[in-house]
Amino acid sequence: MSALFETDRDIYEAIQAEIRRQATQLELIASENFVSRAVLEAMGSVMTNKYAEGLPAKRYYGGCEFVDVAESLARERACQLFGAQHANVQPHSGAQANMAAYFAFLNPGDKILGMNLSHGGHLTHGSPVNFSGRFFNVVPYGVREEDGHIAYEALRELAQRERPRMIIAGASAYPRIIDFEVMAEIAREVEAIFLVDMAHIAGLVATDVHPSPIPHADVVTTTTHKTLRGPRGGMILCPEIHGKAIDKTVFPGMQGGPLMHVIAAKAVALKEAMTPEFRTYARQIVANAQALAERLVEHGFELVSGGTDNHLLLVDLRRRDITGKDAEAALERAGITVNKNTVPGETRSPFVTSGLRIGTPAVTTRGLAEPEMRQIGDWIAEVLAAPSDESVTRRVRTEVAELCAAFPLYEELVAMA
Ligand code: DSN
Repeated sequence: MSALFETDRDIYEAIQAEIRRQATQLELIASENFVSRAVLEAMGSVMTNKYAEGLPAKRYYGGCEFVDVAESLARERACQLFGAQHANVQPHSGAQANMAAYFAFLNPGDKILGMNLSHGGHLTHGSPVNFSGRFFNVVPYGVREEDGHIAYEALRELAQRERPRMIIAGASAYPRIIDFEVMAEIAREVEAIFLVDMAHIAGLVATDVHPSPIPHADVVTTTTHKTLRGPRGGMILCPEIHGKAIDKTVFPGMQGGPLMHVIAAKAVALKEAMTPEFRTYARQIVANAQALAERLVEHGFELVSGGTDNHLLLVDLRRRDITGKDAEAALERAGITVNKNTVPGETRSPFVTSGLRIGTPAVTTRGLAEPEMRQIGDWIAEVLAAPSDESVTRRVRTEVAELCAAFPLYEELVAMA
């Protein structure tokens, strides 16, 4: 009998229901993934009990011998995997990684250039409702209207006019390769710090499926749970010269005790990401996104930038008679989980939107490949053509469940449910 079942039936049931949800639906949220049992095991370990402020061998508490092993391995593996000189694996999340990286280089009021949220940027890159928009003087850049690619030349002119202290590259809804080399060049021209937030593409960068920002950036932040397929958390990579400033800003600057169980799980995920299987996986993520993109285009959908080079695609629904919000809800009723998303030139609120963001990291982990992607494209088209037709929703939901059963997930956990 499970200890959790004995102690707290409510939480036990909620977890079992979540296992069933993950196992029986198609997870197409671009920022989500399914970790391995090894990562789960490390996260659910006694390392959660340990206070370990400081860094390996330089702690403010005794008894850190074994958590030091975990953190040292995580740091070494992060450096090895990404070819970085220095890694801090303590940020609790991507937002905290960004906060620490900003405060290592900036003072409140400094000017930063970040990608416009409605063009695919991220909240922490300068949204007015986020700490980044409140602490810093934000100048947004965006994508070209005609092709949805980052407007590098306009960015260069903007940087030369505004002379920011920092330029931030990275996005949460941008389907194309980001040219870090060009952005670094622009940053150097105006003597700005160049920060890359590679959270979405970290697994692709680790496997050379997307060009690496490491040779070009002053500092690189990431989450560990998206394409990298590790536990939920953050990480910062930088040249040795900035290592001390980054470490001091994470702790004591911003955080207290690091989450040692999560750091242990980060170490496991980083080890997994060094395997040939992970390389194959990363390539398949992109092949799957491209197969799905092609199918949706065949069905007449418009995609921002016309397609994808990475793990996600952004469907522009502006010429269709449905909002992002309603499309998300209709697909969810059919067992397909995606998220509504703003599109460049958005006129609707972020709660409604005119787009859908669709990503393939999680379904690829599950073993789905191009034929299944084409099938998913057909289902999305069918549901969005008749979003309130219950019979379509029901049929697609049944077919989705059959596909999921053919590609099982967390089988042993499901068996316990
Ligand atoms: N919420 C994440 C995403 O979905 O892209 C980014 O923080």
